[in-house]
Amino acid sequence: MDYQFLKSEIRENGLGILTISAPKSLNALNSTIIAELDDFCSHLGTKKVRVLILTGDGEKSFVAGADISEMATKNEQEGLEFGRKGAEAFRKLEDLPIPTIAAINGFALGGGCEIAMACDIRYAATNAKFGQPEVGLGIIPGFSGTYRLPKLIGQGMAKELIYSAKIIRADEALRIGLVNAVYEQAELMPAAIALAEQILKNAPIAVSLAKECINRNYDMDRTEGLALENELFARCFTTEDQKNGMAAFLKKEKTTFQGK
Ligand code: CO8
Repeated sequence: MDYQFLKSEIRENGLGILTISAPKSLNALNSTIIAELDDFCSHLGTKKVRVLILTGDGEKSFVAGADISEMATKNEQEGLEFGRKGAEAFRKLEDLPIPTIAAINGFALGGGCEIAMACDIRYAATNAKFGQPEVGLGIIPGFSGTYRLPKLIGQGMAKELIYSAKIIRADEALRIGLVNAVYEQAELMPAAIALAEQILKNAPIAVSLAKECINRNYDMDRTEGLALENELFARCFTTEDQKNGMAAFLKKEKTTFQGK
């Protein structure tokens, strides 16, 4: 599928960079972008791409929300469909078996904040702004924000942001744990790439299993969660990476993991 609004780059070392590009609307998410994102996540070769960075085009906006001009005339049934398709695409992004880093280069409002939350790690530029402004438009967050935001920053803080529709700066987003780190705009992508490269040095299957454990633990109680960790921990011992990694350590050598 050729994409109208997504640009992707795949580097030799396994780093993928996906850019949402709809500059006229500050990269707002219309149904075509949602369909393209869904397709991208469904077909991403995660043997070739082992870490994905998601960003927005330009230096002003990451994603300024769902496309308001498209939503303005929707009825209940159409709202249901639009919300479902967005939530499904974001879930595919969240479930990718590789680490994902959102490089938030500007506005991350509404659906923009929600897509960032579907990524594993969030780095922001100093000019980034965050919020769930939906109630100011007569709707609620509809791309899984009421689910992910309280899990990430706690119920009280999430309710304050969602009820008030207030927009916060990157330093406040850092303080409340919505983002992991803040960088000057020019330093944002280099910092995201440096983190990706650090992750790429590690055993790919182990990284993927660690992600699976953390994500699936979301919906589990302690007994189930610890049993899952035990099962996936044991699975690591079926990999060549575990054998090579530990043998290299004992010989005081470095190893290059093969992802086998
Ligand atoms: N949708 C459509 N167009 C947008 C959007 C958007 N979300 N955001 C910006 N644009 C457009 C503007 O209309 C403008 O277009 P034009 O040049 O044709 O007039 C262009 O982008 C540039 O924007 P501004 O002139 O407004 O730029 P400013 O620098 O003055 O302001 C802001 C930037 C603060 C980001 C401002 O554009 C803004 O407030 N945008 C809307 C932010 C917002 O409310 N986002 C949340 C949308 S709702 C949502 O995301 C719900 C998700 C769940 C959906 C579930 C469906 C059921």
